[in-house]
Amino acid sequence: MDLIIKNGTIVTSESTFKADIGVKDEKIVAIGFGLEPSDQTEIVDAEGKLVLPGAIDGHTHLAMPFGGTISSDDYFTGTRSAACGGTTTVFDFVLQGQGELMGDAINRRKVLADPDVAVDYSFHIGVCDVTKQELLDSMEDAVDMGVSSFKVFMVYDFGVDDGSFYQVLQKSTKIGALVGVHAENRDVNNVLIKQYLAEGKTDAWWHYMSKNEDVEGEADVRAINLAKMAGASLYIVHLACKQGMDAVTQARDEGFPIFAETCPQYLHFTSEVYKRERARDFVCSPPMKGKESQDALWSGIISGDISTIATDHCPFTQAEKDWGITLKDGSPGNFTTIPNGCAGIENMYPYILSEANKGRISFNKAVELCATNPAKLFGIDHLKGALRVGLDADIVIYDPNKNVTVTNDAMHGNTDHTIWEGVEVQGYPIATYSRGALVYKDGEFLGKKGAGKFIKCKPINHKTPNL
Ligand code: DUC
Ligand code: ZN
Ligand code: ZN
Repeated sequence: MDLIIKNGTIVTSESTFKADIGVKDEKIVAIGFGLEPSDQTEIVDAEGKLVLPGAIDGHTHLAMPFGGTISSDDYFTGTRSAACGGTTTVFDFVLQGQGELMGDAINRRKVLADPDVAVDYSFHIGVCDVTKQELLDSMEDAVDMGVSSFKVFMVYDFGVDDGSFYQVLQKSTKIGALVGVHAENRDVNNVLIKQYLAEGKTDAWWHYMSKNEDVEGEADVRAINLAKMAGASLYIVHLACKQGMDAVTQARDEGFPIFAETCPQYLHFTSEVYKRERARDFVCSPPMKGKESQDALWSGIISGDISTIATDHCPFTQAEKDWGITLKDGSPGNFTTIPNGCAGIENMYPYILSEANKGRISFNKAVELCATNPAKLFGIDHLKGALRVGLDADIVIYDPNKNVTVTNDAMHGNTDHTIWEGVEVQGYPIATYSRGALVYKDGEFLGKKGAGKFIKCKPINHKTPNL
């Protein structure tokens, strides 16, 4: 064996038990006691620590063009930051260009990612154009290439209309794909933007107001109805409102394969952040909502109606966020000219595990939400998402007694601020292994650029709300 992690408490989504873990050739090869080391075996003592599967961040935007700029974490700095927060796989978004075949879109981004990634990765495709049959049909090529999940935007100028959304859903049922959706009502959003700007309401608070609870909730309900009409499964990404949560719960109670992801920022912050001095730094879509929505999301976690947690990591520098005040050409900006997104890739697992440590949820639930369920939903559970013999040795050692106050300075990404600044977490990952290689220890990144690899997803066929 190459590595034995001894004396730790193993936490899976199902159970918690003391055992040692043996690793050889990037895989977990043994779990139990009395594992036999060879002369070459490295022994790590995890007494008093938890041993967890590496997290899977099912939603990131690395090097993503948005709002006239590009998100500040590339595939190296983003995955470096992930590793240092205990995340060992990221699902990034490939945004399909107009007229671009899905396979071409994947290859275009693989060229960027492959030399840079420090942990393993895969893709979802953000579908922007299915106006021609060959574009729609090329979804099948993507599944053959190992990308079996797609995302449709109901908002933004690059988003699709309901007809295209419906066609993508229909197609997904035939090819073994999962359709995700960014649900916000574009038309109402645009009307509200116009009205607020005409009234001189230009600051970040009005970003929230123009994408308020109803604007998201209506789209959540419509997306669920479209999925039901198409007989398809649906994955609502970054769910942030009570109306949406209620609709997901109801659909799942009726037996429909509807799944929801939420993000740590919606669980910890509310729309109050848009009253802060640099509120523009927290402009993301959907925006953080009111306390009632936050409570509903936590209830959804407890009830099992939220299936996954992911970050929607999409950082921009403060200078880029400042364009919301003054555009690059010196003219005045407003809340619509602020690039959308917040950092979080390094904070997801520490935050959720901290909530577990404080007793709000179990550690098993934290593992289920951040590792096991994303692996099952996106078709990589034959490789990742759990601690089991035969799976990749993506392992996190977690010290429940190490308390950390988050500062951007101590993070390993490429931005100059974070919404998580000053947040205190109880417990912290102290080591991360990516396929058996130590990539992070005690605050320091030890991995390598390009050491991560592309993970092929299996075709996906969720018929019931089984996760
Ligand atoms: N929302 C964001 O906040 N950033 C990137 C894309 C998105 O939908
Ligand atoms: Zn989105
Ligand atoms: Zn996103």
